[in-house]
Amino acid sequence: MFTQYKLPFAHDALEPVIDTLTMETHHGKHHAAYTATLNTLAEKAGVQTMEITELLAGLDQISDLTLRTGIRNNGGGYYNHNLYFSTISPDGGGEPQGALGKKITETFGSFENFREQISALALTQFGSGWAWLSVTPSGDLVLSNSANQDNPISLGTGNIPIFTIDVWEHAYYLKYRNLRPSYVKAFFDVINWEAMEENYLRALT
Ligand code: MN3
Repeated sequence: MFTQYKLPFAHDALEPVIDTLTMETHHGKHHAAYTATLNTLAEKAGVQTMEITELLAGLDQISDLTLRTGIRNNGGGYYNHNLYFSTISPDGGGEPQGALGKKITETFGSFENFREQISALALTQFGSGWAWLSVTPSGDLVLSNSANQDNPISLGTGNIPIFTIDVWEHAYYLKYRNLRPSYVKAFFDVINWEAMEENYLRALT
């Protein structure tokens, strides 16, 4: 049984960066639907007791191609949104501190460079998809983007995602319409750097 991440804040708590109706629809409908469909398909495929990361890393072990595609999309949707919603907060924003802040500066030269590079990946992802910050097996930080509900795990990179920006239109269209750049820029005001640092430290162990 895969359990949807529960928001520790109200749907209107991220206003004005992310509007109430978007949060209600995105978490309450889209993410809920990915989770429910994943549970149905995982049961059918007999993989319901696996960890989601193992499941996404080993999709080719599901022999039925319809189930494999369904689990790739809905399992990705489940995992990606759990990460997305757990690294945003009404108390977010500012710049990363501690071990993560140090590593970001070391890797990208400055926080501003990091911000520019991940924003560029979010903006150049054609159509629906995601921008990622991940930790490599040797403990380095790496940026990427991906289409649909694919992620660095299902794509077989061996990297562990610690942060993501959802650039599906359902994540921003009600408020920002066609202006994805405005959404991505504002998104930095709700990033939960402490949660991201916890993900970073966990990925290193
Ligand atoms: Mn989404």
